[in-house]
Amino acid sequence: MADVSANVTIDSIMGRNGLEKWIDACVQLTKPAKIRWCTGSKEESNEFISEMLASGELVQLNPETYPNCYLHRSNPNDVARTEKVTFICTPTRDGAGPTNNWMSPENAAENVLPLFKNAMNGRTMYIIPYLMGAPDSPFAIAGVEITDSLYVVENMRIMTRIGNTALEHIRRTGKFSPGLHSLGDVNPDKRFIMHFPEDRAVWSIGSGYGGNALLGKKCLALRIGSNIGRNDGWMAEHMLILGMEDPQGNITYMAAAFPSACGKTNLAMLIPPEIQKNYKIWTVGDDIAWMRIGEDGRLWATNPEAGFFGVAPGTSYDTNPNAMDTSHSNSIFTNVALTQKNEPWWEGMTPTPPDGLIDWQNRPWNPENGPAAHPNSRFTAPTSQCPNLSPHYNDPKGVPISAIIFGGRRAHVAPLVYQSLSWNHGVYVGASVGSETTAAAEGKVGMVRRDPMAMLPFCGYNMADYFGHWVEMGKNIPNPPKIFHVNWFRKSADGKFLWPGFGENIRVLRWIAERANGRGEAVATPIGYMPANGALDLTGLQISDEAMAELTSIHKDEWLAETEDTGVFLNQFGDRLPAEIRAEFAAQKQRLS
Ligand code: GTP
Ligand code: SPV
Ligand code: MN
Repeated sequence: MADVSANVTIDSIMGRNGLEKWIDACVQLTKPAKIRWCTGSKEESNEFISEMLASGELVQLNPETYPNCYLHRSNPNDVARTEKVTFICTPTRDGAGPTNNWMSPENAAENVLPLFKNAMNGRTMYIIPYLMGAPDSPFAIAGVEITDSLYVVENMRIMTRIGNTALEHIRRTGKFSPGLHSLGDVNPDKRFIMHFPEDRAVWSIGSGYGGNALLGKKCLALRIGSNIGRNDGWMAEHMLILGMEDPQGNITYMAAAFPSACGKTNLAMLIPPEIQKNYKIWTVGDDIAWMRIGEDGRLWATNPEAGFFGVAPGTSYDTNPNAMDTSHSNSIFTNVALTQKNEPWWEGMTPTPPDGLIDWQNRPWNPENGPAAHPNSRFTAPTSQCPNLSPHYNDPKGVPISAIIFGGRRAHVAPLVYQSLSWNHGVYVGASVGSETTAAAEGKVGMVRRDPMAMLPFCGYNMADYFGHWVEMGKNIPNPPKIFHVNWFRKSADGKFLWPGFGENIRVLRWIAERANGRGEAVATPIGYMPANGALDLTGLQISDEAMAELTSIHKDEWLAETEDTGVFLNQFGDRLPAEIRAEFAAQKQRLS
């Protein structure tokens, strides 16, 4: 492959010649005015925040009610992940598979690297060593993100473990994921998020937003991470991790994969209603799980992140008090509205909007302009501030998972909860997840699409092989978790949610834990086991018999259509689809007819 520009070779820009050479290459390519290594110190953070307050990149929130909290308004063209311009750059198209955008590494170098040329002219280059995972964990993975965005630096500081700990890890292991990020001119036409699994490298240009720009999260921990996991026999998943403690003090750990903006943060931080107060949820993670087979033959999960990048709209002291408390200090709010008291506000935080709101685009709020906060507005808050954080959050070996839960946002079809018939059937259930699209990614909202294991946007290799990896893991885990599917979002004919959700979801988690522990009454249906009559504890819940009947009903015509649609999705993988998944699909169809 040709040189990218004088002194910049593909080898060095991919990080193949080590950290120093990689940084040199990035400097030669982007030509920053200054270079700044991030150490992770408090003083450094204060300095960067002052600089952003001066430039207007951040707005200080009320220091009395929201100490050390800031508002950031992103470019209105840059408010969500952009799946259209996210690429997996494997040597062959088959390596990325039919559900990913693909570009060869050669073409990526030719098309995308030139956009980085002189991109940091007149700007400071920040070098952020960071660690995904607990510092003393043998499973921690290090990265270095180079960026010209201070907003990215301050978000990475919350979301990952940055600075010298990470640098020591890199010096010790000699391994790191090189991530080159530049805002460029924040032009959607020159926006690319490129992944090179063979080199663990990521190039991101033209966006400063969330999963596009905070390279430890979706890029390293999921897209690159899923590749490392496949090769090394573990799993990188878009999953929350929680522990449910019962009145006897036993804790059952569960991991749940729901697509973006479909309830992971809320379930991970659940507080049960008064009548179920003798159950308690411990939060381990809200977005990403790395799972390995432990010496005891169980599947153990860790959360590689150090912060929450949570959806703001819908979050309130009624729905998710833990998230409200977690983000009340030392947090960054992106694209929320601002009140007269200099506090953040978003739709759903209070029943009525306060007077005199400033909307997310810094205009006096006019409902004709849409919601006051962007539907994908977010808070970035330290995990350590979560009131119900599990004492095992930092445990290098993680927590033992008894139940894996898939789910989606479905107004129809999917019942409140069901359990798969076996591991392989569970993999099929995960592979067939459908969910309505949300504001977390650019594009139309509310369209049902297949989102297997909630990983459609995050699987860094051919999804057929990913299903195969799940099947393989099932064979290798002596004592595998049981697999379930939930749907909190089923609606009545008049368009209202049938299930109260949030804290009341504890009732479903209790049944799941009972089933996972070999108890709990169930009935077999064509799609799996469902709670037997009376098996869900609904004591004290205001819900009509009709609503419960609809929530637990399986309409055969809908399920046949659903299975047909799943078949169309699975067929695109051709011969590469594992025989086990094909067999489960056939068996499901058979049971339905
Ligand atoms: P990402 O961070 O994008 O991966 O999303 P997430 O899966 O963590 O989603 P989150 O928990 O932030 O929820 C997204 C939206 O769904 C928010 O507006 C929540 O208020 C809403 N939501 C979460 N749980 C429930 C529920 O049980 N019922 C209903 N009706 N809405 C819910
Ligand atoms: C998601 O979209 O699933 C998120 C937000 O968790 S982002 O970090 O932007 O990917
Ligand atoms: Mn997510």
